Formats: sequence, C-alpha cells, structure tokens
Amino acid sequence: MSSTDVVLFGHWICPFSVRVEFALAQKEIAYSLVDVPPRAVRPKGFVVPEEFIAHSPKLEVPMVRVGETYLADSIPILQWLEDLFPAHSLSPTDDAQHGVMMERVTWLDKNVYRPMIGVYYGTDPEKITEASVAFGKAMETVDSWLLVSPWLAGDQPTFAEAIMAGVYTRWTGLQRLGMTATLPDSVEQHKEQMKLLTGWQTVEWSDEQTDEFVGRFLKYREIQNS
Ligand SMILES: N[C@@H](CCC(=O)N[C@@H](CS)C(=O)NCC(=O)O)C(=O)O
Repeated sequence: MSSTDVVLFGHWICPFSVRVEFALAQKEIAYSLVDVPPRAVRPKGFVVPEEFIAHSPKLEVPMVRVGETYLADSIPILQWLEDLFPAHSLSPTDDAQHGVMMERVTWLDKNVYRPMIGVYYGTDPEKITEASVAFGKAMETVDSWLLVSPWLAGDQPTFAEAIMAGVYTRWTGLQRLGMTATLPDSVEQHKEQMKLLTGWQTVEWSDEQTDEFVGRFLKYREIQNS
C-alpha cells in the first residue's frame, strides 16, 4: 500500500487523536494527516472536509481511512491498524496477555482520562481539586503495574502506551491548569522512557502548543465563570 492509502483525520489537541498518531508513527505506518479541529478549537470559516462528514458517525476525531474503508473511535482504530499492519506490534500475541492489555486500556480510558478532562474543563476550583485527587488515585494503580514491568502491559510498548501518550503530551499544560496530583516515580520514569520512542517524537507538543492549550482553557473558564 502506498502512503496515501492511510489517512488520519485528527488534530494535535485531541488526546484521542494523539493515541492513533502515536500508534501510526510507532508502527512506522506511512500516513497522511487531514487536520480536523474539534468544534471547540475550530477556526471561524473552517470548512470540515466532506469526506469526514460522510464517514465519521459521531463527527468526532480521530477517524482513519485505509484504502476505501473508514473507522472512527481510537481504541477500535488501534486494534484495526494492528490487524492490518502487524509489523512493529503494539499488541501481545499471547491471548491472555492481550486480554490484560485490553483491560488496562479500558481502565486507563475511564479512570485516567475522565479526571484528566475534569481538570481542564473544570471551572470550579473545588471540582478541579477533586479531579486531581481522582487522577492521583488512578496513578497509584498505574504505579503498581509499572513496579512489575517497565511498560504498562508487558515487556514492550503496547496500546496502553498509546493511551498514555495522550496524557503525557499535555502534562505540563495540565499542571498549569491546576492539576495538583504528582506522578509517582515509576510513572515519571515511564514518561521519560516514552520520550525515546519514535511514536512520541511525532506527537510531542511544542511550548507553543502547550501555551495554546492552556490559553484556550483559561479563556473557557473565564467565559463560564462570567
Ligand atoms: N471515544 C472517542 C472520543 C473522540 C472524541 O471525543 N473526540 C473529540 C475531540 S477530542 C471530538 O471530535 N469531538 C467532536 C467535536 O468537538 O467536534 C475516541 O476514543 O476516539
């Protein structure tokens, strides 16, 4: 397949898109990116590509096209890419290990993403603190996994790392938006380890991207609280 056969409709600010972009880069799949900013950050007059409207069931990024087939929703996309492009695997071949990884992926999606989003969409300082506490509690579980193995689900990067990529890209920004939880040493070390991966280098935010993320949510709070 040529590089034009894989297209990601996504945006850097979306942590779900980051999961897929991390996986594409880490798996060394050539792809092209069509920027589709989520509604909240869409510039005035931005024309949403018709192809995206036609094939994204919820009008959410990420959506991927491979050849003539489309799929939206980050976790199913990760599995689909793995099935289509098994090289540079991000998924254990052993069924039991695959099961553990998927359990952890689902767990992270719920228990890490929910409080993370609670921090940046928080408008009430008390709620931001509550979300930070919940995030910190989730990190205790992640810590318990990382004390057993250097990667989240086994001895090499998996989909679970793709999920955490969406958290680590915005970590500095989260702290600036009131995230008070700290990362356990093992998680801090995991984050540093991820920075050495090809996938990370593709999704890593510049200081300008962090500033834009923080600025947008500070403005959102200002409007909500006025
Ligand atoms: N469950 C989806 C969630 C995707 C999602 O919520 N995407 C947001 C952006 S981060 C979106 O496109 N929302 C529609 C919009 O804001 O226009 C996934 O895992 O991919």
